[in-house]
Amino acid sequence: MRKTSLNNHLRQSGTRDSLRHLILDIATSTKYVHHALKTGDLGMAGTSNLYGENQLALDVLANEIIKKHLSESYVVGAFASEEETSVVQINHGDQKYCVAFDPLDGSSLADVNQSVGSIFGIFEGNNFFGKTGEDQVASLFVVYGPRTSLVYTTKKGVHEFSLNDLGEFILSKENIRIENDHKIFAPGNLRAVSENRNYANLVEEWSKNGKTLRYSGGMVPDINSILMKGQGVFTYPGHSKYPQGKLRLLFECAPLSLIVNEAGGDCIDQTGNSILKIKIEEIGQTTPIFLGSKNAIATVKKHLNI
Ligand code: P6P
Repeated sequence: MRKTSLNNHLRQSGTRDSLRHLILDIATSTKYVHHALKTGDLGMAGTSNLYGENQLALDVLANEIIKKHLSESYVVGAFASEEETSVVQINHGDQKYCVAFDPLDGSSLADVNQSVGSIFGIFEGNNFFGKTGEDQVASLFVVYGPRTSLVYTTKKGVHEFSLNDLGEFILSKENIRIENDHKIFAPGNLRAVSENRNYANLVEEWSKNGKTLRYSGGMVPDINSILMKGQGVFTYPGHSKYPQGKLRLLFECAPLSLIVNEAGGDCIDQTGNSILKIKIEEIGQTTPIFLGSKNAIATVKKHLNI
């Protein structure tokens, strides 16, 4: 495959210059996060986020790196970070887009040397609230694993780029598709099994049918596996302690659902509604989520009676 850069791919797919510029700036910021992971301090930062989760030094460092690049892109009017408690308005530049991001999702996995990721959702304007996931004009994630890779969509397919030794993101998979049937499943929040018989039966059916369990505790690598394998399903239901689940709509579920949906998968909540149609009402909003191969989601609906 000839070396197609992220810039060329965005331009050749007709991405407007301002959005192409923003995605390239985001990609550049993740190169610094990649470097920080290879060299940075894995200790605790001594602070906690909106959800009361202790922040690792890397969480804070990744957050600062990405905020700097967004602030200096001169096309961003506002951003929201999972590591911050409110939306940050930017009062300079063209202010065409607002960006929601999780700077280092699953960061606690970094100190056991497992893959982690950064997630970005891009909207037009400078406000998130009242919009839905399908209002995103683009979304992307970066997986920091054995290789660092970036997957993006501007609603014109889903495409993967791999970071090479020269610091270039080079096209490695184009027009990624998710098949209707699946072999792998990533059952999150298994603690819900004890109180949700339907969820227990769902997991048991997949286990009995010889599906292969692939759950890492990091949503980005787990969703990336489904995209790279071209099949699979990820589930994270609510339960009595967190009826609305743990995963954040704005920072995790909406951007990743846009990608999975664009690749031909389904993405629903525990009522059977599309994740992409849930109205974003507050920054810390969470939702149960089931996403991946269409036939797997049909099995979810059968067991959960939705
Ligand atoms: P649990 C990481 O903390 C995260 O937000 C997602 O990346 C991941 O899928 C989920 O939480 C893991 O949750 O309950 O399995 O630790």
